[in-house]
Amino acid sequence: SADGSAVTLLDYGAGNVRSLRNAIRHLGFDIKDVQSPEDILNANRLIFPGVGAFATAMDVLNKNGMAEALCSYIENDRPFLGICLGLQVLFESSEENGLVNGLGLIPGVVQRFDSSNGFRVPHIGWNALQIREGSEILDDVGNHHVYFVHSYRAMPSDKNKDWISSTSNYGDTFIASVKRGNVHAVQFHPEKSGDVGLSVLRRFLNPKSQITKKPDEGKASKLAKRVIACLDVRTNDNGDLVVTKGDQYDVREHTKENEVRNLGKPVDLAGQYYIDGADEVSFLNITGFRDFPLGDLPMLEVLRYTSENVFVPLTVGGGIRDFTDVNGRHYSSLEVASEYFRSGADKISIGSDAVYAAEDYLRSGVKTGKSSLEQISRVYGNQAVVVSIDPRRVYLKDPNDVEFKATRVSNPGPNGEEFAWYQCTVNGGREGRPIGAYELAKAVEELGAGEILLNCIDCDGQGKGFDIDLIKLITDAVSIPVIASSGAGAVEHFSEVFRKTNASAALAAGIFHRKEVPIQSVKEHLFKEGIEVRI
Ligand code: 1PR
Repeated sequence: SADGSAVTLLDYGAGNVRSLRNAIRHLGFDIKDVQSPEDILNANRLIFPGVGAFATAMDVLNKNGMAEALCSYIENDRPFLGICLGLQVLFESSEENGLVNGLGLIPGVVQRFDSSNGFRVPHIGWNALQIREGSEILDDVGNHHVYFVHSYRAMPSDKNKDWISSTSNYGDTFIASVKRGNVHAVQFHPEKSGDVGLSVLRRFLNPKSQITKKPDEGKASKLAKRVIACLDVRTNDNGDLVVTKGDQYDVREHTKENEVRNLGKPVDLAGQYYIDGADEVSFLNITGFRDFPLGDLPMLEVLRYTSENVFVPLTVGGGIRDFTDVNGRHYSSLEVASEYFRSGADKISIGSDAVYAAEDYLRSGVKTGKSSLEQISRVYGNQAVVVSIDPRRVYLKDPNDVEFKATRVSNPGPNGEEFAWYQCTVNGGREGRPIGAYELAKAVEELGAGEILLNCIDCDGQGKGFDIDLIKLITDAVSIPVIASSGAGAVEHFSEVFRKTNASAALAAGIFHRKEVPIQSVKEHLFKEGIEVRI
């Protein structure tokens, strides 16, 4: 590595650390993993990425004597970089799992964002920093956005103000990074913040390196609306994993061969969208409901290769539920999700299984804790769990004709209907279920979902715009972020959905795969329209 010494990484195996490893390697450094407390004390330069729950992290650190080693390493002013939870554990304690003690190096208690002031929790996305003098590793960030994904944060106070090197605003002003001598920690994810984030890592890894400043200072001021590129993936009839795209969820060409639409190779396309400025990349394994994902190794390979060069958040969905394979071996949904996280996913998305979990919960009124949604969000934190809804519009003459929440529609139905409800489906739209998108969204929020991916079968692939009525119905129903999806066909569709609804992000597939509109053009349009976006 550049200065001969490897970087020591304290990875306690709680989430996607693969991307951080890839970022460190991308910057030309080798990695030495901590196996024992001595490895911490002997480290030249130590990075501690914290992912998952505070209590889990402290359990692991206390159990094997690492907490003590970490404290003395930091108290000796040795080069240290904590990331996300790796910042939070430096404080006295956190309220995340009841009151749990941290390392107690910085005064203050880590507390949950207050969603009562209209700010959706978790805080997911690209926000601006207010950087203080002498922050060093943040010297190239300027007014560029960096990526946050957390529900808890440390607050500035007189007792910890000397530690603070930057803050960020989300409802209130929270601590975005701390620094004292060689000891640094950041609440955001530098390994997921594109080039700006890589510059933070590079300055920590090699303080003497001369860095070409980013061409402009950036224009970030608050949490940006996210533009997400979505790749529907499945095997084609020759067994190759291809990026495909449905037309109202029908992915087959209307040719004699009726073959699966093939829009390119997943890893190449994802890499291209990262370069084009996508704020996140989502893979949807659309035949996951029948093929066993862990047997379906190519999907894990796609994630491993993609995470080598894509330094923005990766979400993967499709087939995340309990499985029993052909040999009768049972795999819990937690095992399936863990394999995806280990392969480089930052978030997983659950479709069909979340519908069943919501139906059970609405029927019994009891949270069993056994659903995939509850298990995965308990272990990895709800900010790592997205629920993907596949609703189809059902027009109504009278909203009281059904027991589900209906809404007035902007465009009347074929027989002049002025209302509709949105029926949830499973198995890629193949089967309608007795539950509405409104009821599902509220139920999964209570069961621990951190975000909603809101598709619309009617609009999928039509290129005529998002279903604004549906998106308003759902964004007004929950206080977690909602990703609008299905129907994008022009840059105006993106500004329309952000102007008319409280969607936190807009996801599109066909418009990008068909090379009709580059991602950069969408962002320039949003910027011109005065909508906060990461340029
Ligand atoms: O049920 O947990 O196995 O998850 C299956 C996942 O795969 C779900 O997220 C479901 O939405 C998705 N899925 C299943 N079948 C299809 C299909 O198209 N036959 N994709 C499918 C649904 C999603 C994307 C995107 C927008 C953008 N389409 O294409 O969300 O529709 O499309 P556009 O911008 O081109 O209009 P599980």
